[in-house]
Amino acid sequence: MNPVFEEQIAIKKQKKMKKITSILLILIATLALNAYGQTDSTRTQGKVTPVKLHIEGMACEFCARGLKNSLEKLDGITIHKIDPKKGFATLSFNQDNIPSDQTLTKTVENAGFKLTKIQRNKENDSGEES
Ligand SMILES: [Cu+2]
Repeated sequence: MNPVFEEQIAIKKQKKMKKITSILLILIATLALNAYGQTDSTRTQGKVTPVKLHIEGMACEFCARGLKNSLEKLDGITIHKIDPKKGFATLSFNQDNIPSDQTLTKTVENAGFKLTKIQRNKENDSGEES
């Protein structure tokens, strides 16, 4: 093969590698940013409202998991802890997605349990900004 031609092929290969490398770098950067945004969302996205649900009927971790699956369908929810033995779930909601008592009651009922009390804490937010 003609050496000039070979050199051109080599240059082309190099360019391709560079392109692949930069695409990979962009991908990694995007993933990293997403991960950061998720773990940090409660701090950066303004105010959240903590809600504690008192629930009757949970007996074990499987019950807790079933409840978790139902709760996860609510918009703007962060599930902090579900304790089947003590019978509570600590959650927080984005300020724009605070559910009504009725919605919470229904969600717990759909999971097969009984919601006995709802504690809403309006003052508590994660970022002090005013
Ligand atoms: Cu159970």
